Amino acid sequence: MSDRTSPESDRRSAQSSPRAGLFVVLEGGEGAGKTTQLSRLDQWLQQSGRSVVRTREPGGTQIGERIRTLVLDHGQGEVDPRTEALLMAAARAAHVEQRIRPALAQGAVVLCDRYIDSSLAYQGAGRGLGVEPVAQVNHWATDGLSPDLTVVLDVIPELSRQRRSDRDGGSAGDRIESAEDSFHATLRQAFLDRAAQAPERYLVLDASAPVEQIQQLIRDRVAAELGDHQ
Ligand code: T5A
Repeated sequence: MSDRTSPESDRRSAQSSPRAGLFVVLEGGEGAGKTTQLSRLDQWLQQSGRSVVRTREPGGTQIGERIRTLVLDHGQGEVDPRTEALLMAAARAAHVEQRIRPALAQGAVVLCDRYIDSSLAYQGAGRGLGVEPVAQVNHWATDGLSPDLTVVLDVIPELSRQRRSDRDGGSAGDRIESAEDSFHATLRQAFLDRAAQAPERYLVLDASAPVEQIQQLIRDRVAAELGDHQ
């Protein structure tokens, strides 16, 4: 095997690539409030004159959005866990290559709704594929690109179910959302475990707090990160 294909060389190449911007990811269970918080953060950053690219996973590119439809919609039939993990990673590879790296190289703040930790939680822990193999596939797919900051909105399964039900008018939601509370409890623990492994790169917030209170804590941390990058 050539050195170029080893995880160590992937890590070196990712670290040496130009990166003038800031990569911020929001993670958490369904209905945690990621979209709500990202929208406010986006507005605030733009008002302060920052260049912002707001995006989501799966999605963010033409092919990624097609994969999103394929994997999330009802009516496609069951998707087995490995196929699901590979489709998420494929969408992510396109996203990093076509959208995230170019934006970071131009100095933008990239705000992303979900990233690798969602695959580790949903496919690795939730679907039982194991966190390590899913991490390896995603490391390769992204050439080792890690967020500067990951905000985990920590939501208990009962609140997650309540918010989804309120939003969807009591419907079951998309195929993945309709899984039961124990699955969501597993996801929650997986997000918390990831954060505990690298606390300096994570901000864990209680998703049941008022929207504006959560937003202020996120802004404080992002402002500090931007200060570090100036
Ligand atoms: N997936 C994704 C994988 O399995 N593997 C992967 O690798 C990736 C990337 C994505 C699905 O794909 C899976 C995970 C997901 O199942 P999605 O539709 O993007 O699907 O799902 P979510 O990301 O979970 O989006 P949601 O819309 O469900 O949740 P959000 O964005 O976290 O929540 P938001 O902001 O829409 O808020 C939900 C409701 O709660 C209210 C809001 O007003 C809204 O009604 N709310 C609050 N209410 C009170 N207090 C607060 N603090 C509130 N914050 C929000």
